[in-house]
Amino acid sequence: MVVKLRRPILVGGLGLSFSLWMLQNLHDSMVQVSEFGILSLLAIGGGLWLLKLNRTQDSSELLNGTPVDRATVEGTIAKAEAVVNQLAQEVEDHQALATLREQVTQLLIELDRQKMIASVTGGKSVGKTTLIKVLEQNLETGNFASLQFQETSPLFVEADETSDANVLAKANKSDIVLFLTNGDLTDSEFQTLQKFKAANQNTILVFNKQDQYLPDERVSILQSLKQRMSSIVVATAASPSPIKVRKHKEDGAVQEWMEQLAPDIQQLTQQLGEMLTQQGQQLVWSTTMRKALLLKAEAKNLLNGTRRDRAVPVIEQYQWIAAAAAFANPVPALDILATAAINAQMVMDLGGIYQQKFSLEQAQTVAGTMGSLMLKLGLVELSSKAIGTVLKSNAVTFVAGGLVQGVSAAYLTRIAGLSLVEYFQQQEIAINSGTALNLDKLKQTLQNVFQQNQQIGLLQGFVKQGVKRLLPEAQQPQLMESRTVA
Ligand SMILES: Nc1nc2c(ncn2[C@@H]2O[C@H](COP(=O)(O)OP(=O)(O)OP(=O)(O)O)[C@@H](O)[C@H]2O)c(=O)[nH]1
Ligand SMILES: [Mg+2]
Repeated sequence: MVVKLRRPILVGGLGLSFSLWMLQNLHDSMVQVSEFGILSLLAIGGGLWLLKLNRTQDSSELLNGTPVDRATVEGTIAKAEAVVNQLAQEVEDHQALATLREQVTQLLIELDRQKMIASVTGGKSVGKTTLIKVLEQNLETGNFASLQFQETSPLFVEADETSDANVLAKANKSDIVLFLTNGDLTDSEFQTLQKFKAANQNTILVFNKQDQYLPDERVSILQSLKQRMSSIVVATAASPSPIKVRKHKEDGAVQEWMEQLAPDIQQLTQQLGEMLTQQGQQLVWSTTMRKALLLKAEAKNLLNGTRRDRAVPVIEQYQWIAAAAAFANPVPALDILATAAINAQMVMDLGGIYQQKFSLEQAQTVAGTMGSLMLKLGLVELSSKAIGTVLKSNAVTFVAGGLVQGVSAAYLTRIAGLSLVEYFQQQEIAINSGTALNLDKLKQTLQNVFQQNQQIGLLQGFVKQGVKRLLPEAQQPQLMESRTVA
């Protein structure tokens, strides 16, 4: 718990004076518009750089479109199991452990699963039930004996998107998805198909009820579907409407009757047949892979949750240490913030919680790196100005010397701590995984966390807490009273 203070560091100007000027001038109205974060103001004032965060998703594990082999799936199951074991080690009696372990066992069994499942999905009344019925009548023999169809509830019917998300999640646990549409794709249909693709789900896009179109229309719709989607596209008529048949007799009379046509699902059965013979085993492995990744993510989430519960009190402890030091020490704000706020010991403690062991020397480097990043990004300058503004807007007529510094140091410690937590959370779960920091990622995380914590409401709450900590009791009533007025 060493609080290190160094000599002033020169701050590179970021040209944010205009933003800050706006901040000063708008602070009265800002108090009312709590949803309007300081950041939005900064953006207006030329701080747009802060918003240009390219969120690179870690997609390396999605295996988009690549076939998976058994070894890869087994490797992924092993990784999921390792995360579960780590959770067991850190929280012996975690209530989810039994279920997670059971799921790991299930996945290993699933690798050799013979029965395959196809989900039949799409919007309301597109013909899911009808198609399944026809398919089942046609597919009782041969290859298809191993294939089972399950209908999902219709997509796109309710306003709330959670039900669609549930349908998608369930469909992704099957080996094949038959996605039905009755014509050109709507936007939501297109989005959903993209999601299946992103999840590496084997999908056949089925243009059903093609009998409702004229022959040349059918061709052009099918063509346009094929152009938009890289997946397999087939046209079907699971239950064509009856057509009127007219017969001219020799005596000149005309006879008319309605004739029921046979279902047309030939393109689909052919595609399904090819898929099953060519990639049967593959399909099962892909599904198992998706499930293993889900399980791993779930276990990692639980692990991160428990770790975070332990990390936050640690951050709070260091944030008040930093606050007290900065409050008591009459050095320039920027200097003290950059040096005292990010304590190497905090880096070590947090690293310990996340199984990223640092030596003191490494932790000092991390702390120093974060400090200079925060300076370079202008976070130090922005925070102290913003905190000063909040203090004034609370009508604290007497701002005790060092108060802004103290609260700012606490605030920056918090940002640094939460950023580290966020950063560690994104790392692969492994014991003693390397301590080499990915600077770009750390920088991005700092910006994200700073952004999340810059909401006026949050900042005000924090300032209040800081003042309570730093000011002697006698001076506090004044603040509390004036706050009720404001
Ligand atoms: N013309 C025509 N009608 C069809 C075709 N396939 C299904 N239908 C009709 O479309 C209607 C809806 O069919 P369902 O199979 O119930 O559709 P669904 O997708 O299961 O409907 P929900 O489960 O309610 O979302 C029924 O009246 C079917 O007869 C087709 O290829 N052509
Ligand atoms: Mg149905």
